[in-house]
Amino acid sequence: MQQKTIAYIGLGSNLSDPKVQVSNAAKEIADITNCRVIALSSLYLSKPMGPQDQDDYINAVVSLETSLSALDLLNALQKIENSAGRVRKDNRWGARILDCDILLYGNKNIDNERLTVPHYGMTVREFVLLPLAEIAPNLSLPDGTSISSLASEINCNGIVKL
Ligand code: ROI
Repeated sequence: MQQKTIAYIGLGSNLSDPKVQVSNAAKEIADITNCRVIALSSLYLSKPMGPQDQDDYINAVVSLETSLSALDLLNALQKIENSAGRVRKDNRWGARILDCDILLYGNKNIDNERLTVPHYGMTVREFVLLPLAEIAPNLSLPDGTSISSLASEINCNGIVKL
């Protein structure tokens, strides 16, 4: 049997009916071959990180168990982003239809040209830490840092749990 890994995926959208985008993405993740969704957080309404002349975001986190490698999981998530109509251009801090980011992949540290895990920004983003702590209150980063303690210390920036 293939080894199973628990992974956490951050979802975000602020274009084209963001609640629908995030809910559909969660359903599509449940349909990825060799993935079983464990939990989906509540949806959260968050202020944009980055330029403020864009709409608020809807964010959520999904946990899943998978026998896919991290790169195969990334490929499957990028297909979901692309089928939502996401255009890959140089807008790192701009509005987006759908982001599906691998936050954590088991206890692994991954650093290659396509993927950095743990996700580089997750420890300073309330829209990642709060939904993650909701579904995995006892989770830690590979270095042992507790997600719940990061979540309890972060500036919430007016985030609303829907
Ligand atoms: N801001 C919020 N609130 N939520 C996001 O998902 C998000 N994603 C992004 C940037 C542009 C950094 N800002 C965001 O990629």
